[in-house]
Amino acid sequence: MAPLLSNLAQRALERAGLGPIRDKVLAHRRLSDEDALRILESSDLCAVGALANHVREQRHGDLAFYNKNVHLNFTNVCVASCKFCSFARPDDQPASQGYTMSLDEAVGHVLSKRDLGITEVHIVNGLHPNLGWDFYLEVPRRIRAAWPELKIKGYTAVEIHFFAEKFGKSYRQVLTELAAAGVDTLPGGGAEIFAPRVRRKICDDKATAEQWLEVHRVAHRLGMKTNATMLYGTVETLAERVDHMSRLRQLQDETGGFQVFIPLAFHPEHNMIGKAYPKPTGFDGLRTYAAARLYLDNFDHLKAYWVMLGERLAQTALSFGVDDLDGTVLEERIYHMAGAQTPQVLGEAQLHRLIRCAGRVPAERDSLYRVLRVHTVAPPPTPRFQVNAS
Ligand code: V47
Repeated sequence: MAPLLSNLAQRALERAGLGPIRDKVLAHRRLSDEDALRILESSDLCAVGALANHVREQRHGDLAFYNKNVHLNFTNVCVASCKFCSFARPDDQPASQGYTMSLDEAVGHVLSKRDLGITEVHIVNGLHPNLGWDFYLEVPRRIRAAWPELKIKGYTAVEIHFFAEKFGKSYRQVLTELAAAGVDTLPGGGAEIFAPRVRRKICDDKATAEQWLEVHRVAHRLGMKTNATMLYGTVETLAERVDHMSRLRQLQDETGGFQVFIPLAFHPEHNMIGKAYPKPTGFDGLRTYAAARLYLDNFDHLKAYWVMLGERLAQTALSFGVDDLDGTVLEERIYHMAGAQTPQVLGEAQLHRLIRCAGRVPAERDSLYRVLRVHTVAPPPTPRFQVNAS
């Protein structure tokens, strides 16, 4: 039985002018775009957070999900020129720090992690001008052949759109061939903010919002589950964040194929707009998570990607609607090139500690959010001194 919202929280919401929103949420009625905007504009973070936490606990109780994953970014060479991106390079020249792994290197990077208990590889790349279609198929194909149990979350909708244009295929063909090669799910990257005004300013030469959404629609119709992101903290207004979530909610009503929503905080270092837009504040982040939890009533999961949010804020977000911290994330590059100070990897024990200290129970999941193991009982502390029995 889900806990009731405390009287104190109920009164705080009333005082913050959010009484009608509270009543809708408690009656399981859908929030409007205006409601979402009011939440995003509210300065009563604790009241908003309590309401989002209520919904989170109704859905997932105390469980906090994570997985054990490795990232593969086999090239950072990219023909697009997204202003927020610190990862992309124009060519493969060492002078520009561009790189492209060979097939053996890309596959070897993943297979070298075999003994680490990993269950997922997350593949995202730049839009390389010269790699052939076979390369993109061969990477998942070889990984699948060598490591059949590993789930492959591969290629963003922006990459799928690029492949379709470059290789003269429909989205359906591209996705069908990738699925046959071993790709299980699509990551949520490349969504940024859907509003055309924002896309014109920060990413005007890659898939449009409609194309991004269409790729996911086609994937869902083919039976693939996918994720959805939102890059917040650049030029967008709060209303444009709501518009972004609204388009996702509509597609989810239509297909039910999204598994998780992942707000991504802008990282300002080493990119073209970092001087104009500092890193979003923690307050903004937590309020955005809370708004997403309350507004996206047809999304099961809400993820705080600790790599970009930082371990501490991601942990705190577990009380603001979030139920998923992503994973151990071996060797992430996109955010670290944008100045993320977080470690390249978080061990399972560290993830457990973050989750337990937030009063939650760690639950390891796979790429499809199937629970692999609930760690109800904390392991006994390692003895500090060895007692010699003799
Ligand atoms: O599409 C790039 C974003 C995304 C920056 O599906 C930036 O489970 C902030 O999509 N500051 C790629 N954001 C990462 C991604 C992702 C991450 C974790 C989990 C999942 C999932 C997907 O990263 C890009 C873009 O939106 N990004 N540069 C930056 N400087």
